[in-house]
Amino acid sequence: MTYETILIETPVPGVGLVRLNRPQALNALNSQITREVFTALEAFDHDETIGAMVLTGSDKAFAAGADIKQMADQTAVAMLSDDFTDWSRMSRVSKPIIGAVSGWALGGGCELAMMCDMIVASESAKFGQPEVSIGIIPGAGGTQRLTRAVGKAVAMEVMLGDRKLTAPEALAAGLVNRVYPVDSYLQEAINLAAKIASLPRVAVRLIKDAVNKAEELGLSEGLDYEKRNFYLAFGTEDKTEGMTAFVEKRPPVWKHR
Ligand code: CO8
Repeated sequence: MTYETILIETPVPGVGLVRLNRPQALNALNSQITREVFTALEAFDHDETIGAMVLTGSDKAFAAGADIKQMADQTAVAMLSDDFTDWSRMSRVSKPIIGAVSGWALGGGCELAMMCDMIVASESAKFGQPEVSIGIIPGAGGTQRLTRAVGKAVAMEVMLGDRKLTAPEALAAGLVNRVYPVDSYLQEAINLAAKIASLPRVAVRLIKDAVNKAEELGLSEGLDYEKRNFYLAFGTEDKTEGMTAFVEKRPPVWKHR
């Protein structure tokens, strides 16, 4: 598969890297780039040699939002027909995705970062949802995911008060996991992904699935859901290997099944 708006690589064994690559538009998200991102993430998801992914942009911009030039002439019916903000393909990726975010993460860019399972940010990262300034509202999860991540008061200010969260603010608010200098954030994200890729993959998948359900289900339904995934883990060869290795005081050798 060849891509025009993204770059893909495997920087270390087990890790798939997807890099947004429209530098002339600060990685603004048009239909092509989002389609290519989802296709690349799905390809890594189906690749047995890959255990985790990193999604990044450039040091200057993760993504400055949906492509305003593409949206400018769109009608409601055209947007609906294209289902411009249907990002459910990304939600179905079963392996963990680490967002490595530097510079601008605005509008759809902030929403794309929030669809990752964890975010490693550079000190220059700035998160915002400025859609109201062009007469629209967030459309790929901003009103929901940002509010869940940082709480109603801060989310309202980001969306209505043009507040951009700096990396330390995003860290304090629980939006990002780690903040590193611009020189090292991407490598740190790759290191984190490599660490996850070295873990037993069925258990990793079951954990990602259950944690994501916590955002949607009530507590007792969520606990039931977790219990089913917990029992399912007992059907894996890696459960036998992990517990045997512990008892025998040796490192486990994972088969990822
Ligand atoms: N869309 C299209 N082009 C863009 C975008 C964008 N969102 N952002 C930047 N660009 C382009 C500029 O037009 C410019 O191109 P050109 O040189 O051809 O004029 C180039 O990128 C560089 O940009 P600037 O010269 O403006 O760079 P600055 O460093 O001066 O400013 C900013 C950087 C502050 C990021 C500024 O570019 C900006 O404000 N951009 C728009 C930010 C914005 O409003 N984002 C929200 C967009 S709406 C949205 O995301 C809705 C989400 C809906 C769901 C998602 C579906 C995909």
